[in-house]
Parts: sequence; C-alpha cells; structure tokens
Amino acid sequence: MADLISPFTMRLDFQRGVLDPCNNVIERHLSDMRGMYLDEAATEEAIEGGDPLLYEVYQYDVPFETGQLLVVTSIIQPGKLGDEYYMTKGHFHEKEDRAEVYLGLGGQGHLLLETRDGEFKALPVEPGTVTYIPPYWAHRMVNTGQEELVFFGVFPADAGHNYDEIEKRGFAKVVVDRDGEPTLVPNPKREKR
Ligand code: S6P
Ligand code: ZN
Repeated sequence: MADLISPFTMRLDFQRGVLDPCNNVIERHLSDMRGMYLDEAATEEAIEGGDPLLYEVYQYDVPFETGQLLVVTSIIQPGKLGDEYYMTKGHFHEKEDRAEVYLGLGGQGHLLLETRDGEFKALPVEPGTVTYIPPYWAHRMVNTGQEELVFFGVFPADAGHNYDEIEKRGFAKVVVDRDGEPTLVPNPKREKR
C-alpha cells in the first residue's frame, strides 16, 4: 500500500524547465561523468578548466514506493566534449519493468534507448515530442542543438536507477558532430569487447 499523501501543485517554467517548489535539485558536472565521454584528455582538461555544469534535474520527491509517481524536469546545456555532444549519464531503472514518459519542452536532441538483447533506437526530441520509454529500455538524452535541451518526465517512484553498466560501457552508439551534423556512430568502447 502506498502512503496517503496530500495532493499538491507546482509550477513548471516552460522556458527554463524549473519546477517550483521542488525538493530535490540535482546538478551534474563533468567530474560526475569521468570516463563516460570518449575523449578522456578533453574531459580532464575541461574539468581542470572549471568543471562545467552539464545538466540539472528538478525532481519532486514523494515516497519512493509502488503506486507513487515522480515528476521531473531535466535541463541539459548545449556543448560538446571533443566532438561528442553533452548528454545525461543514462540508466536502466533498478526495477527494470518500470516505464517512463518524456515530453520535450525546449531545444533539440536525441533520446538513445537500448535493451540488454542489443536492440538500439535513437528518437528525435524537440518541443512537443512525447516519448514512451517502455520497461527494460535503458535511456540517455543527448543535446544536439545550440540551446538548452529541456524535457519533462513522469515515472514510477519505486523505479530506482542503475547507472553502473552504462557507466562502464555506454550505449551501442554515440552522437558526434560530423561537419556540423549530429551523427550516430558505433561506440568504440563496445567494439573492444
Ligand atoms: C529518471 C529520468 C530522468 C533522468 C534525468 C537525468 O528516471 O529518466 O529524470 O534521471 O534526465 O538523467 P540520468 O541518466 O543522469 O539519471
Ligand atoms: Zn529513467
């Protein structure tokens, strides 16, 4: 049984993606993602040069239990490390049979999705796209545009996050700038396996 909590409301700033009020704001800097971008020399140099903020997450926490939902917005900065676009860490849900919905609010991006069976998909994200992330699909958002990529999400509060595997091996493909065009290329880390 889920806890009985009171209904509540909050405001979403459609431009910036900020939720107000919000009781859990997470900031991820490049130093939180060591080893996740292909260009390790560029990563270290950028960390030493000020450790840029890559993305923020505004999550309204309710009890992390079956039956509750978490409401969340993410704001990814525009930019690249080497030729790889800024992105989220990416994760499987800890309870892998938990789905999620994303609504694009601002900017341009690709949502990378993959299963343990080796299925891979990249879906475009822009204002107005609603993406259904089914159970069992790991997901990572990549900002391929010149502006902040802002998106809203809802997911079961008991889903949890498993970052470990993605941290080690990434997704099957990475999104890189090739002559100014976002391009999906095979992840060399996977090919070494
Ligand atoms: C949670 C949902 C998003 C991400 C956020 C940051 O299940 O998918 O709120 O947490 O976009 O990504 P990540 O991979 O660092 O958690
Ligand atoms: Zn998720």
